[in-house]
Amino acid sequence: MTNHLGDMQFSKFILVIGANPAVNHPVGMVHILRAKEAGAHIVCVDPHFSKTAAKADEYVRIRSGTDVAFVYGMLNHIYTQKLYDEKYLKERVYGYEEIFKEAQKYPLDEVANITGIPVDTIKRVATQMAKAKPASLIWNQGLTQHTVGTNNTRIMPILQLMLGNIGKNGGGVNILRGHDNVQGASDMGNLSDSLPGYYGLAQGSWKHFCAHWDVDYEWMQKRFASKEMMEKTGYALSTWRFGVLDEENFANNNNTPIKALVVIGNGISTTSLLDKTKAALDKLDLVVFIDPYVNDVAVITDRKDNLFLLPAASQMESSGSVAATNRGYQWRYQVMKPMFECREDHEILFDLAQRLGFKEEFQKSLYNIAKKEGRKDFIWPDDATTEMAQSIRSIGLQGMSAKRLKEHCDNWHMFDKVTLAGMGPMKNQYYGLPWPCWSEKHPGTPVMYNDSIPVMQGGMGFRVNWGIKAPDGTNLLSPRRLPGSKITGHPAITAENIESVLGIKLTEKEKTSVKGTSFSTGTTNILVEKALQAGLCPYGNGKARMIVWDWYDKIPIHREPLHSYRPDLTQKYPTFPDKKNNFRANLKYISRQKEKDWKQEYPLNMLTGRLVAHMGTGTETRSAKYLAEIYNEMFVEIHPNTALSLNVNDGDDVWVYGTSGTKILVKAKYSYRVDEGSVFLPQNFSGIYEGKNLIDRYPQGTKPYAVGEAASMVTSYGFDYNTACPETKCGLCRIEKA
Ligand SMILES: Nc1nc2c(c(=O)[nH]1)N[C@H]1C(S)=C(S)[C@@H](COP(=O)(O)OP(=O)(O)OC[C@H]3O[C@@H](n4cnc5c(=O)[nH]c(N)nc54)[C@H](O)[C@@H]3O)O[C@H]1N2
Ligand SMILES: Nc1nc2c(c(=O)[nH]1)N[C@H]1C(S)=C(S)[C@@H](COP(=O)(O)OP(=O)(O)OC[C@H]3O[C@@H](n4cnc5c(=O)[nH]c(N)nc54)[C@H](O)[C@@H]3O)O[C@H]1N2
Ligand SMILES: [Mo]
Repeated sequence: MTNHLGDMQFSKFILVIGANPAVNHPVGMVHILRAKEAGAHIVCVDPHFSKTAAKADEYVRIRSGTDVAFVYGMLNHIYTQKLYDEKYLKERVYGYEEIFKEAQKYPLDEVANITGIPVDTIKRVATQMAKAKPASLIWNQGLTQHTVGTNNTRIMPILQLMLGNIGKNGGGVNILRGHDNVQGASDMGNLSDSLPGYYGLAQGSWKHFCAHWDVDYEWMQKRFASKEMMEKTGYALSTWRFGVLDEENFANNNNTPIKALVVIGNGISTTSLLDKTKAALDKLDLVVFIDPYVNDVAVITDRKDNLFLLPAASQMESSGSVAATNRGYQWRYQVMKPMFECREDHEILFDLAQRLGFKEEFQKSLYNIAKKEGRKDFIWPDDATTEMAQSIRSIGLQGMSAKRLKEHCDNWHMFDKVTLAGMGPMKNQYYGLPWPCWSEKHPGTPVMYNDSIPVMQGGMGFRVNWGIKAPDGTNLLSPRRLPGSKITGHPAITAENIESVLGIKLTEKEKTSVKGTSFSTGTTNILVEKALQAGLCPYGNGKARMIVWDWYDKIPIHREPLHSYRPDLTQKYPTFPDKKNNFRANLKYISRQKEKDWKQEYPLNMLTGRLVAHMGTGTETRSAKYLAEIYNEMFVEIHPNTALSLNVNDGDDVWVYGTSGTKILVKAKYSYRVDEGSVFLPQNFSGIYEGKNLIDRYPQGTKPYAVGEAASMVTSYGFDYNTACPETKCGLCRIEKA
């Protein structure tokens, strides 16, 4: 998220595309409604008439999986009408000419054919958005859970750059994150392709963290089968099943099948191909769930042995920093001590590290921090916060500390709820120190990429992350200067270039302490402090790039979903080639799309999304009596005309068949929120498996108040080409009366 929730109150136009904040971010929605009251025009683009759509000024129904084509339609119009921000593009963006060229391949009647959106609507939305200054853009899972998820999430910032809306109050791309602290989870590196702080997995990154953790790099390397495996992207939540079940895949994992699974804080029943998850769980040697509740899939598996449920403490019983959707961190105090035998997650992990033989290394940096402050024992979670702030310099967490975050929490009333600006004792700080927060004196960055304010007020250009020249020789540095600095575009600050870029001399002592490091590595903050003194952003001042020259799709293009509702378009807009070793799995794309005429057998487009009363799997909320009461049964929304053609009445039991040959038994719910070709399934149920109620498998006293079939049982095969995120937002299905 480049901006923040309150900032949307400065927007004149808000495009909500692939998100339903009225249901999923009700607090965020308040800011959107306030913006509307102040005169902002709200447009919601969604294949499902959502509760957000109901509050918008205009609802635009789109065929799911066609957002790239829709935006190219808008860009086509923006280009021909010269509605783009030319000065902004010239100064701050690389590759926009290519995008305009591509947009010519999407004439508006073609876009209308692909998306189902009338030409006039495309023109109107494009014109309104381009003329509103500033306009904000919001998306979430409606865009990411597609084979083209990455293309979707690239085309949206491209649109905002074309309109000059990035780096402005009331503008930006505002991705509303999912779980409480999901931003923190990704900042901390709960990703199989990166160490914490998005450092990646290369040797230099490992060495950086080994230095911070005070462990030998060689020791660390010995934890892995080889250096190659140490630097190799791991399995993803969506691909690990193939590593258990599919021999062809073992080669991607050093010729070893996965033998054990530890699940900590994840539902996993919500990942598509639930039948594969079950089969994999049944086959593993060992399965462990660390969870305050009985994890949903613990009752789905048929295994009888070596299945362990370790009771984790809930968030009320633990404390620490959590990151919000706007990159701001908050301190959470413990409300009560853990009840009964449950324990906080970190304690369980410390014990696990002990049994695995590396507890000393695991905790070493915490003891080092305690020692520096003259203490014998470390303090949890304060010292862990210090460790994280000191090591994660890539995104600028070093200005953060447990002390500062606690002060923010204790002085909540001292921050403006709209701008996040502090007052009184909190003056010159933004609530939660949204990253980057480069030093203890830095206020945090509520709006990213704003190069019209000084760096010490949260100013910055675009990050220089891909060299200072594009392969075609174009200079990628910005011609603009941050106020208060003497220098225009410059590379990221390193020990090697700091003297020439800043025009300063380091002392010999300083030189020794920063040798071989950059703004994001090493253990001192000298390079960063010097850059800040010179008024510069440590990560450089460059141009945004619209071309990713080393990716398969160098610029985003429309590709039909794997299981397309418009098979007639798959010839012209085919999906990707099959991809081997994608998060260690050999994933099918074109071979699956071409496997058969899917639509003949499965004629309906399947949409999935959320219910306001339930969260994720619903494990927690279906165990809450009153929430379970609100939605106590799994259903499928179906258009009455479609239902009648299938002889299905409102409230009938129906079987929904998925393209993997799986099925679920649910109630039909007549609805005009879907069009005649689509059905909608909520994703928040579990506990019934292909018609079989599993409630008796729950240990005594843990039965949820509501169970239902999981949508992930019938969502189609398909994964984002770059991230392996399952394609749950479009797929095909067939419905029959039960
Ligand atoms: N009450 C509640 N709140 C939640 C959650 C919950 O389970 N319950 N989950 C949390 C989590 S983990 C997350 S990630 C967020 C998710 O937040 P959202 O992304 O807002 O959630 P969804 O309802 O899955 O999908 C949003 C919308 O995308 C639409 N959509 C589907 N396909 C397409 C498409 O191809 N194009 C477009 N333009 N739109 C499409 C859907 O119809 C839906 O209205 O919510 C969080 N908040
Ligand atoms: N069809 C379809 N499928 C989807 C989606 C969709 O839109 N459509 N959305 C996808 C998305 S974005 C998401 S995020 C997933 C849902 O995400 P999931 O992770 O599958 O769902 P949750 O129910 O939130 O699961 C979290 C688990 O963590 C446990 N837990 C809660 N607090 C703690 C704690 O402090 N410690 C520990 N150890 N455990 C804790 C909960 O009891 C629960 O079992 O669904 C995905 N699947
Ligand atoms: Mo999520």
